[in-house]
Amino acid sequence: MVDRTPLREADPEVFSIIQQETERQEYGLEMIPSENFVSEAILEACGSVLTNKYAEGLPGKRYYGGCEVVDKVEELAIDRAKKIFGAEYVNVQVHSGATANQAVFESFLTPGDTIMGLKLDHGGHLTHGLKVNFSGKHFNVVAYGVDKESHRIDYDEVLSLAKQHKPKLIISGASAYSRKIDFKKFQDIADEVGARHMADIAHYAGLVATGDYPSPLPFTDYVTTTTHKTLRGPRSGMIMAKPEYAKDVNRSVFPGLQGGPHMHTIAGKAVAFGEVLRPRFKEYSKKVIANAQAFSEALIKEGLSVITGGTDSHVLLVDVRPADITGKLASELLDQIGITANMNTIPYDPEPPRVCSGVRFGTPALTTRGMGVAEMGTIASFVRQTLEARDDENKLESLKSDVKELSKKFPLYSHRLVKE
Ligand code: DSN
Repeated sequence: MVDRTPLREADPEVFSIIQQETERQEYGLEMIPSENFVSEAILEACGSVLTNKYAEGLPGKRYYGGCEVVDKVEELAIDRAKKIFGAEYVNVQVHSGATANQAVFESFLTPGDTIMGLKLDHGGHLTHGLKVNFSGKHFNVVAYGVDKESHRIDYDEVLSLAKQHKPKLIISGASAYSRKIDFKKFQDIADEVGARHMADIAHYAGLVATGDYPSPLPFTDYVTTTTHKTLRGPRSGMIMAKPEYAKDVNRSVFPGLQGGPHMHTIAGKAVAFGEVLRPRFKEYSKKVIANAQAFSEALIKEGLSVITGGTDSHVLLVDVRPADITGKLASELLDQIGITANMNTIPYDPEPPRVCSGVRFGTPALTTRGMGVAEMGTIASFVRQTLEARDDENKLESLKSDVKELSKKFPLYSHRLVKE
């Protein structure tokens, strides 16, 4: 429990907002699959004096003086990332996953070129070709989907579209796809049609690091990721690629898209990668998947339907129509009792995206705070009861206190809360 802090003294308003968010994270159940909780060590690195330093350029080749110390932390982050993923080339300067993808595009595509990516409403990502995103605005997008029955990626369709449209880039990876992606197959298709392949592993990176999810390295042209999802680092991005693309990707990041890298965040990434390299992270990764599978089975027992019938990863997509409710209302009710998930389209969704029929859940954050298979069963029951209690405010209130009680058994950042 904290009492006096420099921030509390200097700016009580901001301090209070951060306290409110700390409480929300402490006393709620965080089930957004792209979120996680970083360690105190990472928070310390990200809040360090490294935020003060400009370091445009690369280690040893900077445009500013005084970079000899921050060079060391960037080199450390790069070396650790190479070791984790078996990568030959890494850029740790990109500020986010979206910028990582944009940097790859900018490194060899020109506006009007054809690219292929998974449809957003089938589990893809904004930067994989959505019309209102830079990827959809500047490029000719040919989107592939999942099979209507199995809801799995239809590799035959990918190949046939690739042969027909001759894209320059094929993107694999997803933000709401729970099953294993065959990255090798994507690379083979790209090679067959003379395209390059970019695997966006933002969601799966932590599981790829431990070998619990297929790795696209070393055979994939470009691999991009965020560092804050299953990888459990600070909010940021990273690019890996075949060494022959290194120069163009580096130039695309700086000076192409960014100025000074955020050295405090790079320090946080180095710390996170150090954590990933320790044996405990392997246990964590296995638990994340075991929890997602247990949660999926428990939800099915509670009468809900899970797209593809389960998951191979940290994420699951639930079709809430058996509970006679929309994804929008379901996620709002869950939010009301302290379970944070997000509404999500399901493949071939009959509802429009702002209403949709699905809710996307994930287990990385709850696993970090120590929850296991038993808690997944309890939470699945909370979910079913919440959807049933949609018109019963008293029941919803009681579920909210059940959520708080469960959360309290798994302390997270409680030492950061002010004394009452
Ligand atoms: N917005 C992220 C997610 O929630 O999956 C992807 O970048």
